[in-house]
Amino acid sequence: MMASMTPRTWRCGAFEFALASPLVMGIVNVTPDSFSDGGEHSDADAAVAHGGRLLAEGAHILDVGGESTRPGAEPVALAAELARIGPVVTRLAAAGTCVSIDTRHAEVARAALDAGASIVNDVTGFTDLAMVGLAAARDCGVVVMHMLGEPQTMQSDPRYDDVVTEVRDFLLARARVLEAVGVARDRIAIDPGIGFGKTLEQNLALLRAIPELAATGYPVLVGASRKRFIGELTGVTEPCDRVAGSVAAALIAVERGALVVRVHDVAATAQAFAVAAAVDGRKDRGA
Ligand code: HH2
Repeated sequence: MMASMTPRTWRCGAFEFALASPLVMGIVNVTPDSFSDGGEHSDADAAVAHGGRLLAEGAHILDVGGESTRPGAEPVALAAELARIGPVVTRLAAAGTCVSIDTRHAEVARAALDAGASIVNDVTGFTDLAMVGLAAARDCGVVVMHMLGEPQTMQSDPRYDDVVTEVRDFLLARARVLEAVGVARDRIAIDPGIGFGKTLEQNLALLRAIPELAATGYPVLVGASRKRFIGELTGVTEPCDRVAGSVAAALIAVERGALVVRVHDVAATAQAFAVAAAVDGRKDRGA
């Protein structure tokens, strides 16, 4: 498919985002153990307040997650994941926010959509038929992400013959399955899954290949924020100290054609995007 067929908007339930300038998806992890911010917003009040701050800083979408998918993470019981995300999604969506639910479980995605979420962000790339059926039945946006293996083991010696081709072909195949069951193409975004079963070199190859991913015609989402590869490149061990590297990665991603970035540090990212937009003579979307 040619880039000219790229939809001009990303349709996510009641929200329709023009794709002329990048979208910032702010991360709200309602978890005790996320690699980047575990425990900081693990009760509903703290998570909702954090979401409000990210919106004020310029986030267009909030991605709410109740299970860490960091390398080596233990799976969370469904009931616990539901209890974590339910009140947070309900309150953020009721305030008019475009909420994305970051889950690999169809039951959790369904509950979040019922609570007002507008996007399902599935790090397993809609490989579960129940997730595919849910996407077909609802009018939400979907994020199809690539992961090699499972979070518990994905970083133990990931191997590809050609990481870019394999990731792109997987994403295209999953997007086509979704379209075949009735998910309109303007609801689908694709994501190479930085850090999900990838070495440093493989992550860099995927960032370099964003133009090839964008040429599929689907909007590309990139989540590089605070990830381990930035630590590997810079020697910065604490994820919360990787803000500058994360902003650089987000800017590089959008300069190469990504349309959505998933980030922890919204204010810093929005500031960088505002400068880039001004230099390019574009009007920034703003908060
Ligand atoms: N990365 C993480 C979680 N969800 N979703 C998409 N679409 N793309 C990503 O790159 C992505 C994602 C991991 O980051 P984080 O939420 O900060 O950590 P944890 O999984 O430990 O909660």
